[in-house]
Amino acid sequence: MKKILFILSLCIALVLSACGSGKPTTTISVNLTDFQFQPANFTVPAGEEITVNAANTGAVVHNFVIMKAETTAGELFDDEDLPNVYWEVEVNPGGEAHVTFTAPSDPGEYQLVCRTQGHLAAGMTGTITVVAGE
Ligand SMILES: [Cu+2]
Repeated sequence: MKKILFILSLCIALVLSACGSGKPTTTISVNLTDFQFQPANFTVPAGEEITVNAANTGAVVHNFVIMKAETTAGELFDDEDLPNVYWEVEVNPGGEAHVTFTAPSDPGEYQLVCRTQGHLAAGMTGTITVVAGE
């Protein structure tokens, strides 16, 4: 019984490390669904060029919007949030985007949101963690 528990906890540790926001990546592959980012948390190296491969598997337009440092879009994304957008890409339903952006040079946590009306309130949010390069 103890052995089974040990193996189970090993498996859980493996799963957690595989999907955690641990290792920085220069490629973000994300599914935009109604109404989630899958996955929703990414870690990227500061100042590097990041490739975003986004597929909209939902029925409505979605956006992948990174907010500037120290800003969040609050409950609803509206006009006052526009100046706080660091970078964004819009993807039509059934469509894909393959684009690049330069990661912020300041390490920290950046809010990821979808700015299509009502999606942020529906929980379409995530986090981009920027870590210092090696
Ligand atoms: Cu959306």
